[in-house]
Amino acid sequence: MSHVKNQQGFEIAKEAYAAVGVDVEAAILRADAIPVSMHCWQGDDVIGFDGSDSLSGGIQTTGNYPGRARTPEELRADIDKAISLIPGKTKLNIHACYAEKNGKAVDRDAYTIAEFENWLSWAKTGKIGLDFNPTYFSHPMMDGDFSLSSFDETKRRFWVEHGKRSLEIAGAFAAGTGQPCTVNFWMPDGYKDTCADTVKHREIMTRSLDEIFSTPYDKHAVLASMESKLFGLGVESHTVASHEYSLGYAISRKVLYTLDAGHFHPTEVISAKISAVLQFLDQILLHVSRGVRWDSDHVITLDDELQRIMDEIVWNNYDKRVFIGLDYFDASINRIAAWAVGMRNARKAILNACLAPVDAIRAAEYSGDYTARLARLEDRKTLPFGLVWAYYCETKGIAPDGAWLDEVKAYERDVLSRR
Ligand code: RNT
Ligand code: ZN
Repeated sequence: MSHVKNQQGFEIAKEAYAAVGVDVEAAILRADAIPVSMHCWQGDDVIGFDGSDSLSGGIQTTGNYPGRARTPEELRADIDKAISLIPGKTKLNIHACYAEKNGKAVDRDAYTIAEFENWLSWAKTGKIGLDFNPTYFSHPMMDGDFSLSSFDETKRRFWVEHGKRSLEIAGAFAAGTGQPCTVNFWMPDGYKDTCADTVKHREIMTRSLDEIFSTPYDKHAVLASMESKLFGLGVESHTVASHEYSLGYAISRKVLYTLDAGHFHPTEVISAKISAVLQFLDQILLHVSRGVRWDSDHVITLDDELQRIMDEIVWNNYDKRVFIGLDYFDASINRIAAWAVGMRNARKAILNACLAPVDAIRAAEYSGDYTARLARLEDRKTLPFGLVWAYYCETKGIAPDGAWLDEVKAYERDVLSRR
């Protein structure tokens, strides 16, 4: 005798999906196991705990919604709340600026796992994997917007050391959690206005990165990745680690490449790039984001592009080759809801991708029947996905759509509004 409230709906959905050749139970199992890394920085507007109170590097949060996490304890409590509303295999993505120095005079060039022990023990308790990022912004050793490609040798060396420490910390995360740890290298380096020498900074950047990656590290456990970008605020005219630069570096040095959904010209989509770069790279990392007119890092919605990204991963069996991380920061709404909406949307799109009758759609394509391909792609959109999602949430003990927000509101009343 089943006590699942959504059982009846689920049975109806199972039939509808079986009619198009899809095994719903297998789809749920697969979708549940694909890791999605939640970015810790949505919780405090990318400020961190290692001394800065504002954001630099050409990225920006806007909004002043009350309740921002001000301490590591508050941030972890908020993350716990968010994770309780998110089904599926979740990891946590941490930036180096979330170090806990505990009064010690230690800077980013000398961080060790000691500054991240609390994060690691939190992860171990929850059996959650961790990802990591060196923080090349919001710091007095930045040379304007330059870090690894700075002409100032003292500053450049400081940031090289920071990169090395980041690989070491990621190694400790991987060992401690038993899960691989991606390390995303994003450097804002570049010029606001037209520059006369586009070469020198790139040569210095290459030298710095090569120095960092000459550090011995376990390449199976620590997955270093290069994130490219078109431009940043105040860095509009020249970006050192541009797309061609970062992809070229990744391919030639055998590290991963990060595709951020907000980092391209607004008419370009990263879903179209995944299978292209995977012809030449073993693995890539995604920063799933939503740019509105620019790299505005809005909360991801369940839109066509999110679905296409997950379709690409699932339909091409890239489950183990594409690491999915979210990257957005909205300070104008409840930050826990921002996490929950985005993470639930990522999982919904993954589940929906697993539920698609891809074999039939592709069969139409392979046989040249583009009419049937279009028809099947469109018919797929009205399959009873919502019934499967409701069943999935319920059986995982996660609040369904329509109920999770009440939990956020209660937390806002009891916790956030007292900050
Ligand atoms: C910036 C990059 C980068 C950051 C985070 C905080 O444009 O997307 O990934 O958003 O590292
Ligand atoms: Zn990013």
